[in-house]
Amino acid sequence: MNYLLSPHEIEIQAKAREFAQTHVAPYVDELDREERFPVEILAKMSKEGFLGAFFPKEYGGTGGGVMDLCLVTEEIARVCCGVSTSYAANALATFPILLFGTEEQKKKYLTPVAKGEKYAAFGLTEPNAGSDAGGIQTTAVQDGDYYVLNGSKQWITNGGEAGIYTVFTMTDKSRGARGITAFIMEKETPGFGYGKKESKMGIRCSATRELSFQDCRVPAANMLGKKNMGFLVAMKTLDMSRPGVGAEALGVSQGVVDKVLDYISSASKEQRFHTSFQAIQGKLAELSTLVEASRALVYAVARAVDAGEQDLAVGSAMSKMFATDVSVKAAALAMEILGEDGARRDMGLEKMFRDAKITQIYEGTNEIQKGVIALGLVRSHRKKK
Ligand code: COS
Repeated sequence: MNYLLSPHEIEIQAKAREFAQTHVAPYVDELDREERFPVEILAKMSKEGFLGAFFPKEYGGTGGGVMDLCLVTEEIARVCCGVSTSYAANALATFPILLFGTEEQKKKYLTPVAKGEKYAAFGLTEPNAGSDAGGIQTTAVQDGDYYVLNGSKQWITNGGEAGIYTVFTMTDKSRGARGITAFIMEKETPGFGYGKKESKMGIRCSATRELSFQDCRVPAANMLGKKNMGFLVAMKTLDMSRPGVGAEALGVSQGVVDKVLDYISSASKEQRFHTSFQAIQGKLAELSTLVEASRALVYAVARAVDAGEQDLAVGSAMSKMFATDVSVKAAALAMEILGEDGARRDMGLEKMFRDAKITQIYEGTNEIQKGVIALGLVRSHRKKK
C-alpha cells in the first residue's frame, strides 16, 4: 500500500530496513537466548543517526519526529522487537523533556541521547502503581535547592543501562494525581540504585530493571514543568509515545507476514497453497489485512502528533491497542498457517509470538487503553453538546 511517504521518510525507512538486515538479523537468536542488552547495535544505530531521528536539530537530532521514530522502530521490530524496545524507550524517556523541559534542560539532556552518548529511561511504574499512575508512592521532598527522592520503580525499560532518567514522584500525597512532580535524574546521583535485569518471556534482550532511590538529592532545577503537574507530563508523554509502541507491534506483525510469505513461496509449498488450502489462504488474507490496518492507524496518529494535534489521547491509545492486539493475532495465525513448522524455534515465529504478547501489556495495558478510548470519546462528545 502507498502511504504517501515523503522522500525523506522513504530514505529513513530504507536505511533502517537495510540496517536491520545487516546489523540486527544475524544476532537475533543470540540476543534472545543470552538475554543480552544490544549495546553494540544501539551504538551503531546512533552512528546512523537513528537515536536522533525524533529530536530537533538544535539538540543534536536529525529534525524528524514521531513518524520517523515509528518508521525506524517498525523496521527494527520487523527483525527484533527486543532491540526496537531498547531503542524506542529512549523516545519515551526523553519526550517529557522535549515537551516540558526548559531550553537549558533540553540542551543538557537531549543532546547526549541524540548522539548516542547516553541512553534514557522513563520511571513511572512502581511495584504498587502501574496502570494506576496517580497512585505512585516515590516521594520528593524539597530541601533548599534540591529535592530528596525516596522510593522505587519497577519494570523500567533501559533501567541500569540509561544515564538519564525521567522520574515521577509524589510531592503532595493529599492531592493524588495532582500532587505528582517529574524530575530529570542522572545515573551517578548518590543513593540511586538498580536491580538485576529481569528475565522475561519476550523482548528478552531489552533491559528491564527495578530502580531504587535512597535520599537521592536531585537539583530543583531538574524539575520538569511545574511542581505537582507531573501527571500531565506523564499523560502527554504517553499520548506522544504510544504510536511508537504501535510501530513496534506493527514491525512484529510485518515480520510475521514476511516469514509466512517466505515459507509459502518455497518451491515445495507454493503449488499446494494455490490449489488445496483455501482455509489457509483465508488466514493469510486476514493476517495481511489486519497488518495494513495497523499501519494505517499508526502512521495516521504519528502524523497527527508531528502536526501538533493536541487532543491525542484517544487516537494514540487506539493505535497502541489495535496494533499490539493485531501482532498477537498475526503471530497466532502465522503459526496456524505453518502448522508444526511454525512451532519450530529456528523458524522465529515463536519468538515473535512471545514478543508480541508483551506489547499488549507494556506502556499501558490494553485494558487501560480501552478505558482511555471509551472515556475520551464520552468526554469529547459531552464537550461538543
Ligand atoms: N492529556 C491531558 N490531560 C489528561 C490526560 C491526557 N492524555 N489524561 C488525563 N488527563 C487529566 C484529566 O483531564 C484529569 O484532569 P483534572 O484533574 O483537571 O480533571 C487528570 O488528568 C486526571 O485524569 P483521570 O481522572 O482520567 O485520571 P485517572 O487516575 O482516573 O486515570 C489513566 C487516568 C488510567 C488514564 C492513567 O492513570 C493512565 O494512563 N494509566 C496508565 C499509565 C501507563 O501507561 N502506565 C504504564 C507505564 S508507563 S511505561
